[in-house]
Amino acid sequence: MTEAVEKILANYAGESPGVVANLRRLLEHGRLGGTGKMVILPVDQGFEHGPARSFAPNPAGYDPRYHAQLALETGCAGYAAPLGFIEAIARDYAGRLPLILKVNNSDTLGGPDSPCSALTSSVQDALRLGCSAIGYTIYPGSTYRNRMYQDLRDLIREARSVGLPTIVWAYARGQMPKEAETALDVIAYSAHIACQLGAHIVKVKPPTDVIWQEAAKPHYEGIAHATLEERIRHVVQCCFEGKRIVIFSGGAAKGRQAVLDEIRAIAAGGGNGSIVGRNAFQRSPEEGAALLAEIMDIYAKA
Ligand code: FBP
Repeated sequence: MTEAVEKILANYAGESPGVVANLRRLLEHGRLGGTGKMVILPVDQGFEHGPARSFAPNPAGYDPRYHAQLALETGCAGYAAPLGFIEAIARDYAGRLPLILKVNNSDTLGGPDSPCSALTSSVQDALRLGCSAIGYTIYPGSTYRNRMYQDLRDLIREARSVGLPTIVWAYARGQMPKEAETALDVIAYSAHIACQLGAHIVKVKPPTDVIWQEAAKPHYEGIAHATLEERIRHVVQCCFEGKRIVIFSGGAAKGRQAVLDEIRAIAAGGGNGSIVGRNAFQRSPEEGAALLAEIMDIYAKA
């Protein structure tokens, strides 16, 4: 029990003991346990982007055990994946590593305009597999966003009733150009929607300095957003003034220095951590583990 974790959990005071217990499990597991920061390994890219695009750079990643073992050995707070990958490892890893069942997924074989993930598993699956949380993606900006919000409302209600917290991947996409998806106002708006929908933990991409919505532009004149650290601070503010845990994704594989610079800005801006997939599992086992260790070092000192 640490002050940092108690301070965060105080923001979830209205939750059931089961939800709080699982949030605590995530906040206290692994290398960053007790610091109030977390690094999660997400491996749904095989479904979302395709297996070769995801695992050819490091073919060990075709094996579901590879990721669970990487998350365990490096001291990640948790491991998030779709049903198949979790089922393949749950018997051996549940109880040793917090598992997060990603209950919806979409592929990239269809058109990009109206993305809508399918429900691919359930709260009951998460319980059966010993998971500590469920994960769900919303696409603000998609024609089907309202359906996703309503499905999420039902899922959060069901998960909460059995003591499971919900992590929401808030990804704007659909009726907008690519550069708008990571615009600061759009990321902050998406994160806020996720919080309003009842997300216990929100996951977004690091925002750029683009402001996309015309109506929002005048308001951003008074909001510092020149540096990534300032933009992170604004996203944290939009997550109920820091009262909801917000973590940032790693994105496509890039150089070590670029990853670490981004992590430093997230830590300095008050982000709660990272959810790093491709930058971890697309490197060789040694390099992936070393980079995760460096990332955790930065958060440990924040
Ligand atoms: P990465 O660190 O690989 O970006 O993983 C985080 C994540 O949220 C995954 O869970 C998801 O599959 C991926 O990003 C989606 O990325 P994109 O927006 O590029 O499709």
